[in-house]
Amino acid sequence: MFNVILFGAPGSGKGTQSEKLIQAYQFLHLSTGDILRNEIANNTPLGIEAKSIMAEGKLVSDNIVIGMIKNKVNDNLNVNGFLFDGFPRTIEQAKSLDNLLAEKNTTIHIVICLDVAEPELKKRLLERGKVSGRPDDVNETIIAQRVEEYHNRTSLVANYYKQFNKVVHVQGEGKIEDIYASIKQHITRLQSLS
Ligand code: B4P
Repeated sequence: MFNVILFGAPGSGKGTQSEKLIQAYQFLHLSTGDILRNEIANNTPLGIEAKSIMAEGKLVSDNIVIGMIKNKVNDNLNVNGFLFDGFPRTIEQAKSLDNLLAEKNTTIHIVICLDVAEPELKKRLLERGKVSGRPDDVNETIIAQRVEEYHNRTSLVANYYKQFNKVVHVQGEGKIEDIYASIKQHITRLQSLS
């Protein structure tokens, strides 16, 4: 099993690049954002709880998100590998993920950070808001809140994985195909070593 975390600020292109990577490598794609939006669309108790938190640009509680990921991992132990997109977003989530994977005798092999400057992030999210209908994309105050949550809580997750030498940085601005090619180079290099 080869497991990847695609990491970056809101709007850095995690979802965009994940779509390409799952086709190329047959990873199981676990996007906590997608799972949460699905819960909201189905009006489940979890979705009802998450809806207002997400609409405010805040992070959903660790317990909820960790529980969701545990279920998905436990249900899919025969896959080639997992592509974690938008998870972990806090140190607590990262530690829980490490423990969960260790129980399954596997680990995170690489954390790919998509580096995108703040003005570009804000521009992309506002653009996406025009077509996505996502309540967290439509106004600048909420987008600023999401970026702040990223700086205060999520960016620490990259430092956590740096101590295990698992982090690589990829320039996340430019052509989608060029960014994808850089990501693939990192994965291929690491897979050839293991
Ligand atoms: P997510 O669904 O994870 O989404 P995201 O961070 O907003 O976007 P992403 O980085 O995937 O960007 P995309 O490719 O779409 O999170 C949403 C919310 O869910 C969070 O705020 C939080 O409330 C909650 N949540 C999720 N996971 C959680 C967790 N683990 N813990 C707690 N809460 C959690 O790209 C954005 C736009 O840019 C697109 O329109 C795309 O077309 C464009 N784009 C992409 N690459 C580009 C490029 N190279 N050039 C130009 N445009 C580009």
